[in-house]
Amino acid sequence: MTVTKTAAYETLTESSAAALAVRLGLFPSKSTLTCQEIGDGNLNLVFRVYDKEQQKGLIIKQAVPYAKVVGESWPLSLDRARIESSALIRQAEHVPHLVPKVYYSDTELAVTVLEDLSHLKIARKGLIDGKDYPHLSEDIGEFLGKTHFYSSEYALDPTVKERLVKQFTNPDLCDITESLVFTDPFFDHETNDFEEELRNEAEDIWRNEALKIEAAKLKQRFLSAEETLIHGDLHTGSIFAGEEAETKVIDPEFAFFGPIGFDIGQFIANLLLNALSREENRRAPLYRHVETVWNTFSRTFSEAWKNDALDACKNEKGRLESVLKQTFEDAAGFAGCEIIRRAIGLAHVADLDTIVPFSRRISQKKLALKIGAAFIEKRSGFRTPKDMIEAFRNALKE
Ligand code: SR1
Ligand code: MG
Repeated sequence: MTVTKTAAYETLTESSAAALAVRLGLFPSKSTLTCQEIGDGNLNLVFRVYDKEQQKGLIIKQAVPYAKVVGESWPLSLDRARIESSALIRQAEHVPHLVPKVYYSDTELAVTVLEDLSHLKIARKGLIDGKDYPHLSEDIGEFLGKTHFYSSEYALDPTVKERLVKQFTNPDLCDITESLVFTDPFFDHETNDFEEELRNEAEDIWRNEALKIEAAKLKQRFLSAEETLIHGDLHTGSIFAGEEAETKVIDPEFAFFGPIGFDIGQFIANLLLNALSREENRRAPLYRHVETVWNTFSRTFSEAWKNDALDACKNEKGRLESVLKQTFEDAAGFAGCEIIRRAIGLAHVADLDTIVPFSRRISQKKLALKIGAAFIEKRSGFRTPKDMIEAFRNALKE
């Protein structure tokens, strides 16, 4: 559903965002508030409203009717604000400790008012600064195992699932992923953005018909496997992490019913992109995260399956194993597409873009392209996260 702006829609400013918070009764009218636009993502405005006296803050997130990173030439449905608040509320039913609280949402203004998580740091930034976040992958594994099982066809009555599939139909944002993750980087497309020093490697990808066909198959899985409500954009920039064991998954505006392996693949890809930015002797925590996220996901998903699956074959030997096997294969392939697009596509990651000197940045991006292709091509042979790590390390050696 494309939702364009109505007469009630107006883009918030720092002062109108603060006024909205007061109007909603979230702060007393006499409060002295500060408000700052802090959004550094690709799509939305994000305001932090803070009352110094009460030492209380909150976040007002507003969708704008275009992709902020590109500008008004790329119109985008405001419906993503409804999708995001509905997904957060649904996720909170199963993992309330791993998502921000939603205080208010307004579909016409495309606004969601959220818990202020300013005491935490975006995981991507922390990882780039050398933090290891020992609890990160266990928390994300639990988030994925629970949210993915309890919104899946294995746990839901078919009519409920059908209703949810409709509620979370998200064509504009799925279209972004179809183009920017699965299509454009595999062709000489105008959205691609890379250093001239990567041209030969990019052209190798565009000429590699077998690889392009595998990417097309993965796109088809993304589009047609309505398995569960996925987050849809689970890179390390969509996660807040703390020094203590505290993790919050934010920004599920790309949520829709898609393949279970997609979020796992994107998370693993972004861990490995960070690993590429580090020297080998600092990569072990990232390798551990890759293993832990899969192991925790599959343990949590399996426990939920044992307790609550409605599947007629739930106890037949091999049934759950086949679901997990397909999920792992998909995750590896999706990870490969994500790694490639972050090196030559439109939306980069700071992990690679801040590597110095420039010559190392280029060599690590070339490795990213090799690793991404290996993950896509070899995904059906991967059985465990160790196979992924081995493929990653082999590419570094060759
Ligand atoms: C036009 S949006 C570019 C990227 O930002 C989002 O976070 C998604 O990853 C999307 O692909
Ligand atoms: Mg985002």
